[in-house]
Parts: sequence; C-alpha cells; structure tokens
Amino acid sequence: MNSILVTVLFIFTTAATLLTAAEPVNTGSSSRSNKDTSEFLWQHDYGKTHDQRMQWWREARFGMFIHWGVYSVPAGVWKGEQSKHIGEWLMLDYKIPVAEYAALTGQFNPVKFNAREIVKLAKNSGMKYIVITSKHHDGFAMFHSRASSYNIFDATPFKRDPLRELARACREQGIKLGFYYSQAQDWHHPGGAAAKGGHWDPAQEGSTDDYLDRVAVPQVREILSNYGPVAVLWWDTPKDMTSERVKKFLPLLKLQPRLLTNNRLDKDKLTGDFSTPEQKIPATGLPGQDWETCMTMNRTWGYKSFDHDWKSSGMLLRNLIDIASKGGNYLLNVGPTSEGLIPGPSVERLQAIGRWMKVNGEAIYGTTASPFRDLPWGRCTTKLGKIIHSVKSPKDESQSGRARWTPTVLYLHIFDWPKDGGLLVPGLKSETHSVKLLANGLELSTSPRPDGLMISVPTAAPDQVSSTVVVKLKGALEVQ
Ligand code: FHN
Repeated sequence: MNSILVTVLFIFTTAATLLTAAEPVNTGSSSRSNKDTSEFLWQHDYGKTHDQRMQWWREARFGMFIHWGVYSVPAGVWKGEQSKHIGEWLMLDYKIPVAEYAALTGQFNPVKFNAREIVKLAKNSGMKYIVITSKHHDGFAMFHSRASSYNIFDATPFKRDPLRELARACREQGIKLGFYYSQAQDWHHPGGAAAKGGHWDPAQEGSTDDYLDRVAVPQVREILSNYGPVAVLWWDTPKDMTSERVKKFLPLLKLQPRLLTNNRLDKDKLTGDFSTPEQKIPATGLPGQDWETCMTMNRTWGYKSFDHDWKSSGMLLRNLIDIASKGGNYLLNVGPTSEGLIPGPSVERLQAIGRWMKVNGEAIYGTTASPFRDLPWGRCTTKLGKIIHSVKSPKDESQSGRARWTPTVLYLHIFDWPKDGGLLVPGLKSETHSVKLLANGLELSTSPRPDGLMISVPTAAPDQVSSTVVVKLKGALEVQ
C-alpha cells in the first residue's frame, strides 16, 4: 500500500516538476482556479462535476473534427482565383456579398453524404468522438434550424439534416458527438461579427445583441435540444463576447448536464472545461489543465480542391502519441466535399492510424503524461497504479489489512529504434515486473545501470513509425 502511495505521489510530483521546470507555454488560457468567479453561473452549476464529466474525454485522447459547410462548393476558388487562406474563410477573404454567397446553397446537394460510413471511419481509426461544425462563420446552419431558414434543410436541394443523421449513427455505433458553433462571427445574419476589418456588405449591419438573441441563442438551444446527447459544445472566435453576452448562453448549457465545452465562448477564455491549442502541440503540455490540440491534415479546415499538402500518416500518428505523452487530446480534422465525401487522402491516413491503434491503442487510451523530461528515442505515456480494492474482513487472514492494486505501467513509444539492440530509459530506477513488446508480447530482458534502465530489444522495429514497449513496474516509479 505504501509503495502505491509513493508511486502515485512520485508521479504527480515528478510530472509537475518536470513540466513546470521547462519553458512555460502561454495559450492565453486560465487555470480552473481563476475561473471560479461568481459571475459565471455555469462554473457554479457544473464545477463540482467537472472531473466526472471529463472522465470519458480524458480516456478518449483522439477525436475527429469535421469542418463542413456551403464553402465546400467553391472549394477554395473564387471567380477563377485560388485562395491562399483556409477554405471556410472564402466569403470574408473575397468580401463576397451576402446574397451572392448565399446563392451557392442552390448548388449544395451532398447526396453522397453517409453518416454511418463517416462514423465507421472515425471509429475504425481509433477515434472516440466527433465534433462537427453546426454553423461556421459564414452563418450557414448545417442542421434544420427553425431560428433561421439559412440552413441546409430549408435552403438547399439536399433537404436532409446531416446532424440528425450523424447523431443517429453515433448512437448506433457508440461514439460521442459534439457540435462546433460559431457564436459571435456570423457573416450572413445582420449584427453578426466579422473579424479582420469588419462588415463589407450593408446587409450585415445590425445589432450584435439582436443577432445573439434571435439567431445564436435559439440555434444553440436547438442543437442542445433536438439531437439527443451532446458530448461537446465547441465554441469559436469569441469576438466581442463580453461577460454580459456570455450570460445569454450559459443557462442553455443545463440542457445537457454532461456537456463539455471548450474555452472559446468568452473573449477572456474564462469559461470551459478544456483549452484549445490550434495547429500546434504545446512543448510541455499544459500542466494543470485539460487541453485538446485541433489540427488539419493539410492546410485547410474546410475542403479546398487544390490543397494537396498532406501531412504523412506517420507524422499524424506521432502527433497523436506526442500529445498523449503530454496529457492532451488530438482533434484531427477532415473537410468533406460538397458531395459529402471525406477526401481520399484523409481516409487513407485515418485507416493507417487505425491499423496502428488496433495494435497499440492501450498505450494511448486512458493514459496520462510522461514522467520523463526528454527521451531521445521517442515518447512515453503512463497508466498510474491504482488501489482497486481494500480487504476489510478477509476470509484469508494473509490478506488482512491489504489492498489490491493495478501496477503502474509505462508505455515507451519508440520512434527511433536503437541500432545496437539497447534501449536506455534514462533515469528510470524502478524495479520492473515485466518488459514486453506490445505488438507480439515478446519478453525483453533488462539490466539496471547508473544512468537508467537498459532494455535489450530485437534488431528490427515492429513498426517503422512507432513501436511500443510495455514496462510494468513492481512498485514505485522512480525517475532520477
Ligand atoms: O476561424 C476558425 C477556423 O476557420 C477554424 O474553424 C478553426 C478551428 O479551430 N478555428 C478558428 C480559428 O481559430
């Protein structure tokens, strides 16, 4: 029992020391303790259950972001010119008049959209949740909204509600569903905000508060009421979102008592369950915070027909491992076409990640950050030893006063396989129970050295991108 307590304490203090000793990362996010101010009702109503609500999310580690909207019709091209910016910003980048952009809805008929196939792809790639754009900055709702007819059901020939179909498919296949909603920026409805220089069409002029009261708040009520359980509400670009405006949304969150929200509702990032580094992985994670890196596979969120600058599946996989080793989640984006299809290169990459996850998933799901500062050959994820059962009046006297526990496990993710057959885990002093290759269960021999634990490994790596060595400890984790 003592050794377990030592283990747990050691891990917490070691991780905290190592992570805080390194260069701090400023994401603009605040710690939870700063957020518990009386003006934020949501924190008071939900704060106590934060850890319970976060449990599945912390286990999940990997999710799918879907940026899909009417911008997939122009697909990054406007009047023959290829946009250099992200595809979903086309309307603002080209200052397209509201009516002209809205006319694109007539061509938006994604008849190949198949919610079950998308959910299956996400699931097979090892993802545990999906977050889809219900309304992006262009103001177009991807669901059947009664608050505005500028939506996919009423304004396109498609006449279907993809969010309803996705919600059903997610329920059927046991994957969690979340909605992205651009609460402040809305380039279509009068009064909606526009970044980078503001409105360009008189049709956009109007009162911000009227827009919030008539469009954004009712639409958020709709997505939280009409689609069953909503796991995540993913706000974005909180332009001019003062605390007074934030308060218009907070009561709605009670519609989904288990809801998680990100930290982009208010302009000061004072609310929310997790932080959201975008297109980057914080060098040392974000100690003391839950966080999720969202990232594109190429250079755009919304589909662009000519963006072929894809990250390799190996790089994406190593990103996932890197993020898990720093205690975060990875929300990896796909941008479906105007037909409703996820582009082939995205599918191929997700399938490759899925193949790796089938073998190595236990080294990602439910893990916590690495206790090591730096590992020259790769990364480490951890499963802390836990006391699982205390025997109070045992039939077997030898069990008296004892507790049972699961051992602490280190998952070593080897990016650069050693050429000389020796893998040094620097500073590891713990006694080991077993050391194995995850891919085939091969037992590996070890020898303690003054500078750490030396593990003998075969000459060939089981996986060229990342091979996993599972180190089960006997007792306390000791890292020097
Ligand atoms: O402006 C958006 C962008 O289009 C995209 O949705 C990303 C995803 O995190 N968020 C915003 C920029 O921070």
